[in-house]
Amino acid sequence: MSFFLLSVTGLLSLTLQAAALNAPQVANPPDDDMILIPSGSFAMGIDTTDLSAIMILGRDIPHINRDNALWWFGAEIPRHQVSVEAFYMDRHEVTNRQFRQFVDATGYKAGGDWERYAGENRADHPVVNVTWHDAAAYARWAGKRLPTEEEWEYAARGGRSSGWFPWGDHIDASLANYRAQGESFWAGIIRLLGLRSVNTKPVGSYAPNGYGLYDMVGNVAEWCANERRPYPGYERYFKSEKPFSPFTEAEQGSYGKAVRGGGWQSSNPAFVSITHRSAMQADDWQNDVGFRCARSVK
Ligand SMILES: [Ca+2]
Repeated sequence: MSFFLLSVTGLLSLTLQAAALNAPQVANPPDDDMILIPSGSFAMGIDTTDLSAIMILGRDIPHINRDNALWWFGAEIPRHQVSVEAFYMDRHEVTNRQFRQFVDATGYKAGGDWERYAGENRADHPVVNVTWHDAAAYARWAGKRLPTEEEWEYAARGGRSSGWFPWGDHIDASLANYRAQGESFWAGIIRLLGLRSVNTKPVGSYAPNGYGLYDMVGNVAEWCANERRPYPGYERYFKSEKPFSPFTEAEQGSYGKAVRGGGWQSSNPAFVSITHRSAMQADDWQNDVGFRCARSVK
């Protein structure tokens, strides 16, 4: 009997220890839709030495070579160490149901045509066709804010120190909603004409990352709080390669707000990598761009 009890106690203790090691770090979340992301520091972005690996990931991009890889992925350069305070992050992308609650409660007049894909059968899909201003207004109403790019990339890692994706280095179409079959020329035309049907999935359809966050890469790309500006030290890398700088046009106008994680329409693994940085003007909206919110601890 005592042996049995000892075994059960020992087993329970081991199980609890294992659970504590594996559990996402949740402590007093403000509501059960948010997860506390612990403070820490991490290596953000990529180095020029990673471009060859990115070109392997992105080998299906038409005419990919080192020069245009700089244009596509140069905004991720250079890798630099970033410290992040603890913060709360939405477990899921904001859904049509949630965005409708906000609009019903406030009478908010959205800049984007969000209702177009927000029918009842899509209540649990992420909201799309929202501008940055729409996303920021929702966040304010919810007592939250948009995450910074630093927070977004740190959270997407889910506690892992490396890897192109939240689960590791290899793309896996069973772990994220993106356009795994690539995009033919005609499919590209259909996309440009806006005729492609929206292929979001209900939020949480795929396994979460190490922090318990769902759909950080894929499903919808996510607005961040800040503009997509060059990372510190960027100029050093691009002095001699200016023609291929992704910021050449932006430098003459606005950089646009950062958009992260890629979405259902991203036709290449390299566009749904953790480090990839897109940008859109704050008044624009697309049917593969939505958002999730963050909240400061203090
Ligand atoms: Ca996403």
